[in-house]
Amino acid sequence: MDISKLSDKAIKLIEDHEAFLSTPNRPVHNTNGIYQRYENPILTAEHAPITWRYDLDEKTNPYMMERIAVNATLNSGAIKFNDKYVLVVRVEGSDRKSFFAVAESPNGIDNFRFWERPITMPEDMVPCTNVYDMRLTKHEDGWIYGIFCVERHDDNAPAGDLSSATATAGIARTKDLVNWERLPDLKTKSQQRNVVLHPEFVDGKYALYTRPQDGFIDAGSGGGIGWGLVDDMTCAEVKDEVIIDHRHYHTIKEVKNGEGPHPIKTEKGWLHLAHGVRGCADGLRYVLYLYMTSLEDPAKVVASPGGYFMAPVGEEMVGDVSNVLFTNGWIADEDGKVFIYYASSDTRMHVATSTLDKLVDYCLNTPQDGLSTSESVKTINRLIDKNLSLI
Ligand code: M1P
Repeated sequence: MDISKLSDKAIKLIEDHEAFLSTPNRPVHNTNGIYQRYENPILTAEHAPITWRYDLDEKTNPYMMERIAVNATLNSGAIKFNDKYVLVVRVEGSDRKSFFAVAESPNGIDNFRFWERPITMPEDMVPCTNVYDMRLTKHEDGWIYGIFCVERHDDNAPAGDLSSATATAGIARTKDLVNWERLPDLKTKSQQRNVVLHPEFVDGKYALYTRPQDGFIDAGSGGGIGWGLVDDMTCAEVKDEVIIDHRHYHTIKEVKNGEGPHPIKTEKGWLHLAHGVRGCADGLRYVLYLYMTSLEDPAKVVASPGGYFMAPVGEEMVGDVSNVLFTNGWIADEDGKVFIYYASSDTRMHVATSTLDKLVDYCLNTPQDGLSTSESVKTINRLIDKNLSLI
């Protein structure tokens, strides 16, 4: 990019932004031994390219003011692509519309830069108002699929109700993350969000994690994370859906849950990352949790550690929708290092790192939720007994 012909104000803007993008990210002191958080968010609204936000022509923008504002960078799908750590980011404008844009980093923890332009996602037969929260799956059929939430106004809402909406799973596929082929939206019995494609065929079919919900916000009678098989992604329909990871009273996933990115295959089973939601006086609290399913039957839960894996801390607690951690992307390197990409409070993106061995150990050795106070105390006492016998 030759910026020499631009005005001094525009050149300063670009140079300051470049310095900001180059800020190194350092690990912070970690106490639980399970994962490593980092000092800075990896993507914020300020990371959006200057060329998306400013008219760099001093004749038409003499004060060099921002013309198009970005509000947030959040819930991002992730994939290792051409040896780079690549996110398909949900970028939300100040007009509340989200769109997808690719950002890449050489090391997965800093120096994330957006590609030149946002993704131009083709429309489905029925155009929508908003798209967000893409899950990326490099499927064994050779395509990279993106499944995302498609939001439309609910035309059955009473006249004057301009808030009611419907949620459907949009599907698109690509080979290069630039050109996307839009496939028809998923057909299911209920509304859907947090739909994720399993990376392998199961019994010769495509397999989807689902999240049936009664309304746009309420999971309601949808009992948790579901599973359904699909013959053909070019006309995908889930006819039979079973719940594989149930919600429970007085747990971290009492109100809602949803699959994060697609699970990672390990020797001991499929490793899953998900979000759980509970209610409190302050509204909803979103945390992250892990579980595992069987290699022979990816719909059969084999490990269900109790409680949350990650919850918002510090700055993560506050944002557009406070008290929220949400994830729909992670990358496992060949050496077993895992990069967990998560958004805090619907505002910014972060990374935490761990290893497959640690995450599997966490799943297999963290006690399950006993679903009552007395069971929790018994569980702690068993650990104390064991430790006292060693001392
Ligand atoms: O605001 C928190 C999250 O709310 C929704 O989550 P869920 O799908 O579980 O209902 C989504 O709108 C998500 O994008 C958002 O981060």
